[in-house]
Amino acid sequence: MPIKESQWIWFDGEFVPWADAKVHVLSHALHYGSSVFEGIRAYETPRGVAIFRLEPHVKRLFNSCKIARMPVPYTPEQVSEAIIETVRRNELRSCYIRPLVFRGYEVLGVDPRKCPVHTVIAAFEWGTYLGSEALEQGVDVGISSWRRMAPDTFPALAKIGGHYINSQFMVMEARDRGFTEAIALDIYGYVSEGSGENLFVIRDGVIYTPPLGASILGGITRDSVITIARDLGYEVREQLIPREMLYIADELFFTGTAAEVTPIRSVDGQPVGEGRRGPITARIQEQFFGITQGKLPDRYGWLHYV
Ligand code: PPE
Repeated sequence: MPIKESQWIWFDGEFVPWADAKVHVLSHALHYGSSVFEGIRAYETPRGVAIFRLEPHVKRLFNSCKIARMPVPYTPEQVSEAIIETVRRNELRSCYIRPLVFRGYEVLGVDPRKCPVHTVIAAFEWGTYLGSEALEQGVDVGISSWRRMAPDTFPALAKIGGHYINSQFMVMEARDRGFTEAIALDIYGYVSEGSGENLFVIRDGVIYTPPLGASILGGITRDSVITIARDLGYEVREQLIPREMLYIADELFFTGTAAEVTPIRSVDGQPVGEGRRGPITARIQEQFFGITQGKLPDRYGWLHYV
């Protein structure tokens, strides 16, 4: 998905022009994946631009840094304020915000702790993640031959740059096979998640999603959808999901900040339900986009107006 350049990037407390936001080639993160990031969306609403669930995103950023043992030289309040200011400064409306904390250049060697910690925040216009028709038509996915990380290898709950090597293998393989996205199993063979999305399965009116222990990222969209679905009266079960449940599901959809709520219309070439967006997915999308775009009341206090 191409980035539409904006003007300013917040870099260690100062705004620098987009083209000048540079790092040294010996930065630790470049060699060893030692970075932590977030993806946040802001939406245009009738009352102005609103950042969706700013607080939990900033909290997850700090939690990821804590797991990665990367002390952030700012408070969560300072980072939140910098995120808001980055959207304002760039005069953005609907946009994607990418805060990134990474280990810079000082020494070479695997132990990151001697390297300085840098913090950047970029914000830019970004379209629909899985293609412009995906939200209505749904996407075709394949089960990856790559597994998600075993729980004692990488900390899946932390959004660490290096983890996305696994995601890259997943999505490259999926696209080489003609799919839009992949779903990976965890090390035990249970359904985990997409390369950059959580997964929901609907069968006989019940909504299922893998638990945090299935090597997933604890998605904020996942949490939002669970809240919305329960409020709509659906039973939502966080439980282990065997692969074959995907083939007999009535509906499947992905959630993520970038992917939002994207229906899945086929898995491994098998149609999901009727092979198009299902009715429960559509109802959840209606609520999700209604709230994010300010067309429905912000009943959970999820919008932070810029
Ligand atoms: N799992 C993974 C592996 C993941 O990367 C994301 C977000 C999610 C689940 C959903 O989390 P949340 O956004 O909090 O609902 N992926 C981010 C990065 C995508 C990218 O290509 O870059 C995102 O959606 O912003």
